[in-house]
Amino acid sequence: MKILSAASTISFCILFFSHSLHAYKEAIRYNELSTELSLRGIALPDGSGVSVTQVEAEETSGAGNFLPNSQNGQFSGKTITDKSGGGSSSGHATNVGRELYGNSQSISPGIQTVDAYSANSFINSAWRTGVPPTETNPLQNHSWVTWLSGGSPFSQPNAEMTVRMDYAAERDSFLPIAGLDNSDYPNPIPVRPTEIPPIYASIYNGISVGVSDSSHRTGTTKYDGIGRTKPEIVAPSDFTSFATPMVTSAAAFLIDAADGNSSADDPIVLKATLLAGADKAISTDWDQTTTRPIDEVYGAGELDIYESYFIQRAGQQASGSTLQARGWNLANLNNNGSHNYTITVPDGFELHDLSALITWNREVRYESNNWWETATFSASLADLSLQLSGANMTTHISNSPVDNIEHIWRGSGQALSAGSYTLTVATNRSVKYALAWRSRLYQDYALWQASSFSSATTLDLQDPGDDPDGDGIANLLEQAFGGDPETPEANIAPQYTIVEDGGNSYLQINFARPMHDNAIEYAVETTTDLEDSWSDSTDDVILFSIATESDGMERYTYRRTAPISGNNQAFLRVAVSQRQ
Ligand SMILES: [Ca+2]
Ligand SMILES: [Ca+2]
Ligand SMILES: [Ca+2]
Repeated sequence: MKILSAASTISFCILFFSHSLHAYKEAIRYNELSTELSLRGIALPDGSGVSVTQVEAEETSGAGNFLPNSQNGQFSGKTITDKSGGGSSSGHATNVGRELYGNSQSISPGIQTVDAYSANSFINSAWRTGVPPTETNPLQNHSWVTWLSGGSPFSQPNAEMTVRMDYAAERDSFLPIAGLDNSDYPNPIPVRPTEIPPIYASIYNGISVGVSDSSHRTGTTKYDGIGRTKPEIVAPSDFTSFATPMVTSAAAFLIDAADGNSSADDPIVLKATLLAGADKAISTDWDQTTTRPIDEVYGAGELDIYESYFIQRAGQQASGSTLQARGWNLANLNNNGSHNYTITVPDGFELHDLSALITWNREVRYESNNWWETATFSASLADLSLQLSGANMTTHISNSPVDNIEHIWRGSGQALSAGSYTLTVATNRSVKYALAWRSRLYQDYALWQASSFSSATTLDLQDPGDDPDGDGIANLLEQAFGGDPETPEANIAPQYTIVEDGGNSYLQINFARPMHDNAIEYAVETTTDLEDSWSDSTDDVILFSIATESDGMERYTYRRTAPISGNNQAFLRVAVSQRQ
């Protein structure tokens, strides 16, 4: 058997970054998460303690240049080990490293230990024909692609590599993350077909990555389990080479956030958490069918570290329990077994954007490694399904015959109304699976109105500006601050405080608001002269903290940025409006 040199997925223009280096952090909602954790007084994870394996094609074939440049300022303080030996630095590997563990460029700058391999040495070791060596790192990044020779790209040599990767991933409990090919790579190259996922993007027990603008080669797998949909997720880069480490970096971020919880950082839980959190708004064309769990181009959607973080943080919730809005589980099922989870939507509410996803590894058995024959493996896959049912809906099933993912997405027009629902995971044989989900409890004014007034309040007193209980708080404000429109109450109004901080005094305003989505926008505004116009600019007033209270309420505190001095006067107010 002849092996082709591994081909890099990228063209030379990768050395130029024409777009803002940090723009992707906005797109994957890292900035929003960072701000919110700060407001809540929660430490921001950064991948600390996570070590990674980075496999790179040589930038110039035969030149040995596959290492991240250890002199790059993004890598100061890190230990990058040349595991293949004799390597020199590569611009491609350096740029992958910047996204994966760069000190300011990545979302996991706490990654300190990097094991770097050349792709050729990697696949010419036992990862191609023998028994793969033990992987001690929890994450492997593959920003390179190849197909093995042998005439057909659908041939057995490709399957020999994917089956070994899946075997090692399960045996050593790590998560391989691999890019698809870019669609604009100069062609034709006969062994690089346009439509099929390459090695290692065709693996089961990992994640394959495309780009958010869809300029990757999509298609279903053509060997070793035909018809599986790839990629599983996309990320906002011009090239799959740099989208892939964004996902690996996000996985490191979640491992750090798991804080030693060995179920939360299990590879299939990480995969489910990343995919269930992914953003469908990346395309209006995103769709799925009963037998195709994810979109043909965008997979589960675009990486969304905000949702994935809060899925993990909501915690493990066992089968049989009533689920919170977000969460995950890792569980075992027996032959022909099933697990039920209850989703309860309270009266007066709807549940929006439910994304529930299960994944499980394919099982790979090591058959032989006698010295006179090649090591052989046999693989098999359990067939699971995921179903959502309830009295108020047509049963929604995800049951692919080939994929090791099932997914239910209830987007626009598919909200769940008040009632009880059952999420069912079923299998044909014993399996360990991970489930992750997210959703949003929703109550706009119409839903609130329908559930907040008794017959004692006539319809003409139920408008947003009315005040039927005469407490000076209009109905819309009652909804905004969690009040009862039929009970006079004063303590729900925003409260003012003056606080000392760093030798200065500041004027603050705080109020409680419901944790659910109430379709209300809050703007805190300030002025020093009631005759001036009010300002909600962050130059003048900032959100200072968010604190959880009882009964599903949270207290938001805003502060004027300018300290109090002399006899100055200043005013703060909360403006409330219905979201359009
Ligand atoms: Ca299935
Ligand atoms: Ca009132
Ligand atoms: Ca009231």
